[in-house]
Amino acid sequence: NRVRVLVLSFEYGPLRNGGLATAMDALCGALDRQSFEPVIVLPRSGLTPPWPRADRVTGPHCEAEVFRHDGCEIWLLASERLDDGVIYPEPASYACIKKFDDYGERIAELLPRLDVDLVHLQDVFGYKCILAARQLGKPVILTIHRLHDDEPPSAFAELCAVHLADHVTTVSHAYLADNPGFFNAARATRVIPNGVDLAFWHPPDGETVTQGRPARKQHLLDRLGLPPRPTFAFIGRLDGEQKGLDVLLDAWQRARNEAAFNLLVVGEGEEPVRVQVEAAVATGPADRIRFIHRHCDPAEVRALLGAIDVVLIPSRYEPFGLIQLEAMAMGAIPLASRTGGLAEVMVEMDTPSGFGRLFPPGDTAALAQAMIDLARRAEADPTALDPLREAAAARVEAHSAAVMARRYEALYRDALAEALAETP
Ligand code: NHF
Repeated sequence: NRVRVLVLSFEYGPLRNGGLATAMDALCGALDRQSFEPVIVLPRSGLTPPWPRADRVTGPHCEAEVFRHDGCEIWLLASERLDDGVIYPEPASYACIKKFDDYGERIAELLPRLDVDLVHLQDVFGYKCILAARQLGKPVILTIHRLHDDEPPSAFAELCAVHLADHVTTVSHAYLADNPGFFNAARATRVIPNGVDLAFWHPPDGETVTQGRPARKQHLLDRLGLPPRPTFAFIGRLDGEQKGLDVLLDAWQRARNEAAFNLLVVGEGEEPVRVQVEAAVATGPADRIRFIHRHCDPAEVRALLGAIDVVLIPSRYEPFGLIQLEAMAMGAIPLASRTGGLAEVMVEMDTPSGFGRLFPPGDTAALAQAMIDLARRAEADPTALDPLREAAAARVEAHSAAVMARRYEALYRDALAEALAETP
């Protein structure tokens, strides 16, 4: 009999705020269907579902629509709060905790209908959610992708969740080590690093990370009206506290007159960060910097990463940093902060089979120097970075979604065996 895994998350597929959706898609896609069947329950959050509908389930206080996609059962829950049109009302706020609690109440109501064998929560906090999961009497696993534990309402909710789960996992050893007090509250903690779906993250058929790249780059630069120069990009959420865009823009100021290269900033998010990026674009030079101010879907990110030379990841902290794996798969050289999962995945370019470079988080001068070095190398010889691209693409095989899924499956088996041993 297949194990039905109840996956609780606010993000999956088109319900996407950041890396969590990518991690969810990768995990649910890669679980071995012979043994495991993912049952994903999501708040509707205004989504128009793209999947074929299989069923509709009505509880005393809620409506759920059930869909089938990619071997998964997907339940969408609607209520005033759960179908509010945004994924997280205001991250780390009471509004968000209330949404978690509403979600928990609906799940408690639907549990008998869900018919699952274990529960895997993904950054889902709020005591009602965890209590609903525990009420099932089945193992409860909580995976932490990112904490908001310095902000009061979520700090409390996150501690409750960690305390009540049977197993807690997180996405890098560094993130675990950086939050000792928090993870010590957990009964058992494992690190399971993220992986990427290599069936999706690869260059177009017949091309490789190097072959076909000049044409892909040319196409991108023509579209943006930029000259053929080494091209660097930041791609991600404009998050002032975490993503270090201020560091990047300062580094750009220092580096832009020392070497000729293009800079793209791609993404959307917080207003003050948007204003900073717009100011940098206004200062120019106009033929060197572009702001693509929108959220790109994974296929667009893939196309960008397959065309640019270097991806910039200046995060102040990063539990994992999936963009680095995506960049490696597509042959973009990562220049990343030495933090969290970014540092665990990186192999420095001046060591054997190295492919990228780390700099201390927040260190504008170090980032600027690394940008200048790489831009000069690529300008002198456009194929100079090719061996690094090949090394990155070879290395990412060790970080596939399949590798990640096998680790979660091992945890599921252990948790089920433990629960069985504890049954009187
Ligand atoms: O990659 C998925 C993602 C991580 O570092 C990322 C983050 C949120 O902040 O695990 O979750």
